[in-house]
Amino acid sequence: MITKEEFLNLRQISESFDIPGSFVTAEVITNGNINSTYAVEFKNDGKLAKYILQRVNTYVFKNPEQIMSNIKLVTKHISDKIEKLGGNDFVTTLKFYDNKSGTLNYFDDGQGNFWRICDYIDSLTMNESNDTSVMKALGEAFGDFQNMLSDFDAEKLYETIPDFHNTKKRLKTLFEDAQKDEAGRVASVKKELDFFREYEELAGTLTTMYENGEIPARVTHNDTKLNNVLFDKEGKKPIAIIDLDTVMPGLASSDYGDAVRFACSTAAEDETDLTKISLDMAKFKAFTEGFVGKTAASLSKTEIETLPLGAITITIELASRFLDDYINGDKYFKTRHVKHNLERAVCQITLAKDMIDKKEKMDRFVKSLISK
Ligand code: GN1
Ligand code: MG
Repeated sequence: MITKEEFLNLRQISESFDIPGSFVTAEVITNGNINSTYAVEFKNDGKLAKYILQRVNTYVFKNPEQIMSNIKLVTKHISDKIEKLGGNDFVTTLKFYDNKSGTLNYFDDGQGNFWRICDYIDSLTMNESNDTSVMKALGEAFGDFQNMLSDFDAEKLYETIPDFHNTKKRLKTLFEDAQKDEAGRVASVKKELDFFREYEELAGTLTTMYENGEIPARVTHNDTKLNNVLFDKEGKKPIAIIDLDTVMPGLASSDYGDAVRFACSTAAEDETDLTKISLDMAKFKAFTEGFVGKTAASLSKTEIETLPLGAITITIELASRFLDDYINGDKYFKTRHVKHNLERAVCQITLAKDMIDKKEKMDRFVKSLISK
């Protein structure tokens, strides 16, 4: 809930942007583990219009103005493409507003708070779906997204979080932080740490392949959760991909893998009943069909064949990030209770183990798609 003081602050921030009409109201949106998000309404010519206001987390994004520069370029590239395609693929992309005092698409209040505002897109978002046609559409959406950015000049992008999906480095950091044990929590997570020692080599395979030039960096989204795709009101057709904060050079398999991790699991990302957590093969197949169908022509054979490993890799990587944050005293992800990061880590470890068990089946399915 918003206090009166917060409300007045949100009003003042909203009014600092070049938005037509006058501010009416603001409410909190609780989705997302990093930024703070609000739905705000303005009244213009008697009509209400909705916007999304966000305070960017500057602990996570050290140079938020660089994110906004990336977003400006990427959304322009996508909207030009949509126009050219006649709206075949996505219907729309995000539109951010400049602030009143200049040409910047953000507002820095000088007290460490960094704000931005964009149009609200009337749509449906899902945190889960058991509908395989939704999975296929999701795969196509992220495949399309990668295709749309395939001719985008990566040199123009800032690396908003260096080594974001460098899995080898993530595990190294975890082991280093475990040595430091700053929050005094390491004694209680020995079993979890053992998991990362056991699978360190497997999890680092794709990073090594990238370092050796066997797979390329492409312009990728890097946070491909199901709820980062806006669907039409019927929940059938994707209309926009949101959360462009981490668009930067990355591996195709990270986008593929993170979507599988989130959407094709049988449970939520922080499920505590471990018997409920597994990879749903029907969802996995439908998503993969959609993604590979869109990207087979542009990805190399090695990239396609290593997609299932990408799902395992990103799941182990996120597990390591949650555990690392737990060990460090919960500084990075928003948590709802004291063991939340540990529960998330254990959930992701459980999912990764199930994916490892199913790897041969996953590989076989991917191969069957490209041998047709
Ligand atoms: C964070 O805030 P959100 O939910 O979009 C995180 C992702 C994680 C995700 C796990 C910048 O994303 O990398 O996969 O939580 N984003 C950042 O839910 O670290
Ligand atoms: Mg995100």
